[in-house]
Amino acid sequence: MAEKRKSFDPATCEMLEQAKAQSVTTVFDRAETTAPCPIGHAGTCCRNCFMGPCRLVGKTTEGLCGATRETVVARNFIRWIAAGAAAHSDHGRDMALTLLATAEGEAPDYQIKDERKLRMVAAYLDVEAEGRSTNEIAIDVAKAALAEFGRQQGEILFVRRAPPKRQEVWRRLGIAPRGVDREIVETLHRTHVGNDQDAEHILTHGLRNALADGWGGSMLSTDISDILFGTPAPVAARSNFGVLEEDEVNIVVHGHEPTLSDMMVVAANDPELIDYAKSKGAKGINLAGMCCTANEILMRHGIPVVGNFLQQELAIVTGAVDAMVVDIQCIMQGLQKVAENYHTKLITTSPKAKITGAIHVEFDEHRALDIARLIIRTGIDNFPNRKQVHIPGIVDYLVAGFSHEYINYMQGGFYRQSSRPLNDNIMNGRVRGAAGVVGCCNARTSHDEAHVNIVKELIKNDVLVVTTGCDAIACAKYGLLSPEVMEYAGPGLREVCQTIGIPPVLHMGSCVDNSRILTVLAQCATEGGLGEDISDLPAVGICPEWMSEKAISIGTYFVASGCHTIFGVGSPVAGSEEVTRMINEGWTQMVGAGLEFEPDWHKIIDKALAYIDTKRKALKLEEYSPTRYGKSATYFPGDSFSSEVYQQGRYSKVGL
Ligand code: SF4
Ligand code: MSK
Repeated sequence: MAEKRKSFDPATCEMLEQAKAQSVTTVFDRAETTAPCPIGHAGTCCRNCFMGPCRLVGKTTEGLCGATRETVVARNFIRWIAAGAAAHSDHGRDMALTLLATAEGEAPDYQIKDERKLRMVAAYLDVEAEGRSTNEIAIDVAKAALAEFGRQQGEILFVRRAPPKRQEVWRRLGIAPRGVDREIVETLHRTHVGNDQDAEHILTHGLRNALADGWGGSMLSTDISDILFGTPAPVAARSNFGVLEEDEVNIVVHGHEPTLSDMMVVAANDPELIDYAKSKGAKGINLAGMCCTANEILMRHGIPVVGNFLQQELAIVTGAVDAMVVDIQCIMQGLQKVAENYHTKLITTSPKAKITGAIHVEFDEHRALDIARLIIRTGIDNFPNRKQVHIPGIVDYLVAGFSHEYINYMQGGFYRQSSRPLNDNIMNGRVRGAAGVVGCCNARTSHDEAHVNIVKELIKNDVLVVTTGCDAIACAKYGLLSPEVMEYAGPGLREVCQTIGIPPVLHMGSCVDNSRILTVLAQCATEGGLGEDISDLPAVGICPEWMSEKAISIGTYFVASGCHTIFGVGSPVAGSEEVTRMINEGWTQMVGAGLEFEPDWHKIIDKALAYIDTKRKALKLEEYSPTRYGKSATYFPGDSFSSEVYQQGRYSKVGL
């Protein structure tokens, strides 16, 4: 029972018991033995020079250099933005380099899978497409994308994808971003000792840096991934530990980039390798995903998802993972130590990410399929070394693959696609509003609990939810991405979703794909009837269980784009009331949306619904009525989504 408080997910709880029985330590145990540093947690520890670190607590209100709490908290905050933006954008740069190598014939295992998208992106990047071959266009698109990362002056070309009113806001405030590399460098420069020391001024650059991520590095990454690997369309799949197979070679891909994992899908279906697996006593090869690499190959191929961030070590504890193959981001160093207790081979593949003790097979897009085959063969060779296996019999079913292109397509077909039906139904109150619920899991809170309850309550209250990253995986594990979830949705939302043919919770991809949400918001704002800017929309961003620097960058670019955003867990700026005010009320005045931190997920729901209703009122829309189209839920505290009740209900599917 004690384990249940650590996670809302019964399968995770089962694996925690298993880890305990085998004396294996995981992040859940370390969360109990290692308390967060209260000074760093509140953002008031400065270590930007070696006169410090200066810990601004109690009566200490200034660092040695005289830096105030406001300055230190603001500097720390925008350094998080810079690191998050760097992670997304470096990922995006690799996608552009892969596209270039593909188009130049140097990466023969890849192809351009979505030529229509290539032409669309070419138009945004001012690349001439008329009368040119696909490869000629792709070479210029890749080069233009690479130039956008390093753009030194002016503004990135994708700024023009935002609603015109939003572009005006950015230009008026001087935060229309230049290239993401430049904005990141400037953040690091500004926050060096003895440089920018006005908290508001520091934070304003944070907005610009985050915009360079959302509308620059991340959006380019998503676009180029779609060009190379295909733009997602709905696909059915399975999730949770039960997707691991007792009698097959299980290979789990984990991290973020689709380049290697997409090739692993090809290699895992190679008849020669399947025969090789059989020769070792396995029935076949089972490729499955973890975290956002999972989301990438789930969205495009329906590859099953083992779990989200906090489940990575526990996947190895099943004893059934023959190889875990990791690329970049959100990969715990603790994996290797856990793997040493089992037969699992941990294989790092990125030139940017090695883990001491793990096998390193460096990925090179020029020989992609050969490397994928080699890795799969390593997993197969390891299959006979398995010892005791314990796989929880818990699987849930889901539908993923909702790119913004597909959402548009569902609302009018090939020739009449738009967001008109959605806008109309928000206007008439069938749909109360929309929420982007995204982001990580955090071992300081009960795993998945906030994700699942927030999403469920929002749809009960007729709010359409789009989701990405680890929130999407949490939703998948509780059936919230399955067609049956319609029974939880309020009647207005249900009616609209059934008519359009979409579920009320739409999985839009990995964390870099939050840029797809920006596109949806921009379309709703320009379609008509819901104002003229993203900040007019009855829409909120929510990041219930955040932990990564990327999450902070994402939240800040949502806000800078006009979408009010609420984070759970706790506040990294709690050490300064002034900075807390600046990023919420202050940014609301500047950019029409604020960023707030609210650890209580019940209150996040209240705040999100209240915000949506305020925006409806400002637009002079019909007042939302929960009984107008049937009987929608009105949220009241205590009506939480209980994992025990859920287990008795949906989880009765186990074994099907
Ligand atoms: Fe201390 Fe100032 Fe150095 Fe920060 S920059 S560590 S506040 S002296
Ligand atoms: S994997 S950044 S824990 S969403 Fe994208 Fe999950 Fe957050 Fe990593």
